Amino acid sequence: MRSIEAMKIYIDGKYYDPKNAKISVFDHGLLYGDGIFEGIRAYHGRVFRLAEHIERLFYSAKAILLKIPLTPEQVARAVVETCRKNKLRDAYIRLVVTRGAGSLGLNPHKCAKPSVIIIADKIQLYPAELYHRGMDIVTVPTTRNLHSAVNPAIKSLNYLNNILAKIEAINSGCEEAIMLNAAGYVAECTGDNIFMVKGGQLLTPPLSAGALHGITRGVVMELARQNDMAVSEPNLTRYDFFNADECFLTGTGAEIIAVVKIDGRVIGNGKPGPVTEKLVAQYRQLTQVSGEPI
Ligand code: PXG
Repeated sequence: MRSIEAMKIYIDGKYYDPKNAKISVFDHGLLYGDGIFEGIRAYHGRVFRLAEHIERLFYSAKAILLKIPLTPEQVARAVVETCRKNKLRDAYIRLVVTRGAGSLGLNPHKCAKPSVIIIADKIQLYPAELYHRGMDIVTVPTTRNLHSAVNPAIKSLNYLNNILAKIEAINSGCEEAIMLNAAGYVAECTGDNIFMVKGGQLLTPPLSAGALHGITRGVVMELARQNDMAVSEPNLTRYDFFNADECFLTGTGAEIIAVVKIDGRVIGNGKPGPVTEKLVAQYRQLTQVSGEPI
């Protein structure tokens, strides 16, 4: 973390020092995980794919019947302004909307007003060595939530499903884990989408398999199509991934990271592959030249 005094946290239109940035213990975000969030990056003084993050935030809000007390344009401006106030040109931005303070009961109608919180900080990354070597991941027993329960497309404050899977990954000595859906197909990882390369084609599980509509996922699919690669979203099994030529994960935090082993099976030749490396270079380039100016 940066020097704590320098930090300014946005809560409902005002900026606070970290020690004064406080939310009620009656906020249903705390009591029930009733709220939504986004994790956004800024590179070189530009917020990357801000409009897409704001759009996903409003889709999550719609799904949980949460009325964000700002327009999408106002939320976007508050994100940029928070980066500016924190004098950050490269940042990790956590945008949170909670249901707000209510009573000790589930009824969200008892919550007077949702709260909008924006924290901009330096980003903590996986070690550079891991990008160079590639990751070793495992499949974990905790499955993705059913669409008919809390739809996994909602980026809600209730991340216990992912946290349990993350704990299982760490218990197996891995940093990330494959989560299957209830039908046994690969959905995604705990905080990243998953891709495979097979015979020069790019494949990733469909959103209907329980994958988050990842912003990085979308950018990578765009880049691959620009490279004249065929991109498809079929249901994929662990077997498909074991026999892939290449595998990689995508996410705002991780960007693009190669996977070289899954459940003890070596993927391809056990090194980050050429398609992955090309996409990493193109993604890095894009982050340096596009985005909403701070
Ligand atoms: N799946 C899940 C479950 C996620 O939470 C992604 C995929 C990748 O989506 P984006 O839009 O980022 O390409 C996410 C995003 C963190 C952190 O602090 C997690 C995410 C993003 C940023 C930070 O662990 N997850």
